[in-house]
Amino acid sequence: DNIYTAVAEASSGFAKPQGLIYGYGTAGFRLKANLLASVVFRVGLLAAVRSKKLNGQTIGVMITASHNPEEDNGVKLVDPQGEMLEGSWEAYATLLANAQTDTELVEALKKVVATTKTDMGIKANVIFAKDTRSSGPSLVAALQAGLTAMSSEYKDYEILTTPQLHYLVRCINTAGTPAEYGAPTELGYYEKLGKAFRTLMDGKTRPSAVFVDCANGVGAPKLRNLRRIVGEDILDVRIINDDIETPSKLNSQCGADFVKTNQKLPPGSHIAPQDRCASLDGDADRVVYYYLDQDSTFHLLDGDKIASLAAMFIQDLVKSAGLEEEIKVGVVQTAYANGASTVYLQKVLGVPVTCTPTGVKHLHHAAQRYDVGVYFEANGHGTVLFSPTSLSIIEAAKPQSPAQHTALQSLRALSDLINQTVGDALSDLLMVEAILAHKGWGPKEWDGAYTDLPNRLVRVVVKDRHAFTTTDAERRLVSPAGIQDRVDALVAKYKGGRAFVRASGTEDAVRVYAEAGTRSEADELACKVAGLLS
Ligand code: NG1
Ligand code: ZN
Repeated sequence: DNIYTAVAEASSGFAKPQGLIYGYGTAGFRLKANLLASVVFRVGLLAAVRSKKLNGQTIGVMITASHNPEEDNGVKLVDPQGEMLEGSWEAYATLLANAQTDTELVEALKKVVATTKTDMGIKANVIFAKDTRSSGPSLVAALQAGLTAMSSEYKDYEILTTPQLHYLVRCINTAGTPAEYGAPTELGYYEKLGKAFRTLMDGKTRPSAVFVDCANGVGAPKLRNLRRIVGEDILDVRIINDDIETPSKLNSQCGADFVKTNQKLPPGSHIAPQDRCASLDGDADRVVYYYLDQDSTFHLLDGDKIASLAAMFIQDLVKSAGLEEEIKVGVVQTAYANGASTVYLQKVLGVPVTCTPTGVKHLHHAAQRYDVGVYFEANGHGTVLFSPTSLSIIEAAKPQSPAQHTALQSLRALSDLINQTVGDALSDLLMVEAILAHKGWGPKEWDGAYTDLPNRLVRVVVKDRHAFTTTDAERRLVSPAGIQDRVDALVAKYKGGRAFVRASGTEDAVRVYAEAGTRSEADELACKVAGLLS
């Protein structure tokens, strides 16, 4: 009961704004930073309860708004193995966030504790970090106040990328067990990736420079650290858009979301045809590649291209290692995956493809059902998961030839190089660099696997986006009644056409995606479908 008194007292310093309704969505809570203090305080309370419920295992809290503008911020919870918060707890986060008064908050907290049958006597352990946003420090203060009210132990890791925090949570919770994931420090993260990358690059000459746009965010200092630990003798990274001192520059006219949405270079890029370029987002969990061809035409190598490259390479390694009967590679995509990538994966590579609703937690869970599950959103967020069984098969395999030996060694190194907890731009970047080095490919050869179907994504503001509900992994509308039939009728008029409508989970809008045989047809189809909505 002392705890509840402490919570009520502390909460009075972080009053909930009147009239706002918060929701824990696919990206946690995310909105204008000046509306978030009460939410972050309460996330501190929930993190402590979650840790107690899980016997004092360490829970992570990340303060970031990823690719969104500098005025925004957000907060999300990380579960013990470095995964996203378990789905059923999202409702508790929402419940706490929306309690209006201190008394209502204590009631809500008691309800969560009772519903989850949490033993409040257990000591809670929480770690947290933030991105480079100027609102970060004051939100951290709110978080600390919540944790202190709950008498939780905590550790502040200060500025990190989102995937680094996920890594640390897993390291801490697996320390001293056979599943130990790595040293629970930022340096340990770089050393793990660096060692794996060096193994993969054994005998390869240093690839040409890769130009990395860091969105003027946390990726810049962290990529610099990574470059130092990996070693510039095998990794030539040229960092651009690394100004984290000017807040307004974050994600502005640069970064993965800008490049993917606008399908063009960040202004101010000075690159030559065939240079490999990549853009990270504001918390470095997304990466997309791109290049200019001889005519200076821009070509995007998005999450679908990365997934295809990874699936192709891993499938080849599994074959070379003589393990193709035991280890099956699969790919998970969302409805936003380019149709040409799906055809390539299924027909050319012969790998199974699953389609899930948008949101990393859905992709992650589906990928866990494969021996090796490659998952990427088209926007560049993704990773590759090796199941515990396939890891032990790879570990135990006895090579019968030098080729098998090398393939097994590469598979082991890849499983260390690729962040197993969540999509990680730095880890994905090293993976792509290593694969291209193995194949001796430039961006053009990589791009040659398949040709993207022309596509168009539009954002439509509607009166009530919650009226738009879907089925079939978001590919068909259930409500409002009648719209799906009209979408179908439009799509039927375009050869190779495809379109769908869904409500955004992160913005107050509905998104329309369309593909067709030509650029102008894709634009026209998207525009006509959008016209059905208002
Ligand atoms: P919403 O706003 O639900 O479309 C966006 C991205 C997702 C995912 C989330 C979380 C698109 C079309 N949607 O979701 O892929 O990354 O943000 O950040 O890119
Ligand atoms: Zn992000």
